[in-house]
Amino acid sequence: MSSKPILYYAARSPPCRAVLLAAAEIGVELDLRPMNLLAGEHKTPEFLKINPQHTIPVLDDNGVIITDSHVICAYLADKYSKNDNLYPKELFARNNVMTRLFFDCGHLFPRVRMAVEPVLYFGRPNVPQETIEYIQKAYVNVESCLTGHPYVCGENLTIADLCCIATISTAHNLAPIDKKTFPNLFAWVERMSALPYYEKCNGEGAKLLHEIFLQKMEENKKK
Ligand SMILES: N[C@@H](CCC(=O)N[C@@H](CS)C(=O)NCC(=O)O)C(=O)O
Repeated sequence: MSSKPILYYAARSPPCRAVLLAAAEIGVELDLRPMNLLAGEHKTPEFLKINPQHTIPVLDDNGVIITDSHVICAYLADKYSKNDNLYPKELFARNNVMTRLFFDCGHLFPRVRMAVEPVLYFGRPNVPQETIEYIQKAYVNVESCLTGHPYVCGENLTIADLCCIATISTAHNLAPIDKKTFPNLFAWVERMSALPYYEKCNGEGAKLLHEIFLQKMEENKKK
């Protein structure tokens, strides 16, 4: 018998939050399985059998295992969404969404990760200025995608917006988005934050991550 897709996740993790946002937008219920990375739950033999790369999120949809947030969002949209807007079937529009997903995966998220993880896991007491500047450089690209459009791929909300906002909401806590320099990006963050499920799926987790990050930074400074 088919049951709800299982999601291994942590509320504070940006890629996990992207999946929570996509599931809420699509209206698919997930069987949520929280993971504690600080306690090493992603390195247990049981979890490594599911994802040898020991990252979260991981989706298990009745035996279909997917281990990347962008692919999970695309899969959920393809399988469960009632319309095509979120992840268009038309080739040109789909390529556009994929381009932004790869941008999040290859540029945005790694830059945020390089700021956060050394503090959380390796005892760093600060974020180097160049890391902050790399995040700000990424804002320039998102700003240009949003020029003349409400969403990163044009007129419709897509899974690319959901993946990018999950990352950018955390980036914004580290490298605040200047409203004058990035007016379109600033307005888009406000637009995304007004989604009815935003706070529960992303806002709360982003706040939690920032609190843990600040607390760790203080601890690291005392060492
Ligand atoms: N590209 C992956 C990145 C996932 C990722 O790096 N997740 C982090 C948490 S935010 C993680 O699981 N880190 C643990 C590890 O790498 O061992 C995705 O989008 O799903």
